[in-house]
Amino acid sequence: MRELLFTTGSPFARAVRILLDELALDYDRREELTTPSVEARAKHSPALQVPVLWDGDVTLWDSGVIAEYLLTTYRLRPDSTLPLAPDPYRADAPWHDREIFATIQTFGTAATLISQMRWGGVTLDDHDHLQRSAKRMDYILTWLDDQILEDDDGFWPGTLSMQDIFLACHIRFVEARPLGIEIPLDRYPRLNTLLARLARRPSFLTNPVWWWEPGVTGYRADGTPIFGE
Ligand SMILES: N[C@@H](CCC(=O)N[C@@H](CS)C(=O)NCC(=O)O)C(=O)O
Repeated sequence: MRELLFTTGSPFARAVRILLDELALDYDRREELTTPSVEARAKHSPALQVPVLWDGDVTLWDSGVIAEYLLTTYRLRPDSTLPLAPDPYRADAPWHDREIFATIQTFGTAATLISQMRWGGVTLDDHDHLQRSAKRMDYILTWLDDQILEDDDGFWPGTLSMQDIFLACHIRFVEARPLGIEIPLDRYPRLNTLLARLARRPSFLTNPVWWWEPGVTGYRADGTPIFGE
């Protein structure tokens, strides 16, 4: 039995859901709209975070660990014009690819920190560390744009890599929340092209990112948020 615990808006969990679909792996969705109490979450992970994956006897948390596990455990790659990468990291660039992935996850952590604080009433203008986190995001995107070597490629040329998937999920998360952060994608032309391409991919379309702010209690089938029902 395979199960995934996730919150609807989590960009980390969205990336794992997309990866599961790319690998054509079925799973039971344990979906929560908002984060439950510490005690409830601690039953599943000491990190108190989602996603958490159960796969037979294996229990894993942390989206990066889950992604590595899925890509290395399940070797079959369904047919696609742009196939899923065979591994998490290229054999001839293992440290570079790990660096890219870690930096993408740092971007996601900065974004979710700003988001969590925003709903606690603290905005970018209120806090130096949040402003620093927003600047970190800009520096990271500038650096990541330079790591893609060809205009129409991703981080692993000729494939869809986990690096591509996670970065797209983190950027779309920022775009879909009223955080006071605009991402000027035209300043990162290769990332912009990559994201536009991924937005048309079936796994991204079946796992959409939706607008969320406090008070949203559900969604209509087309993604329109439902407030306070
Ligand atoms: N490093 C973790 C980060 C996951 C994360 O930040 N999850 C958020 C949702 S986007 C969460 O569960 N937040 C609740 C909390 O931090 O208590 C991962 O990659 O899985």
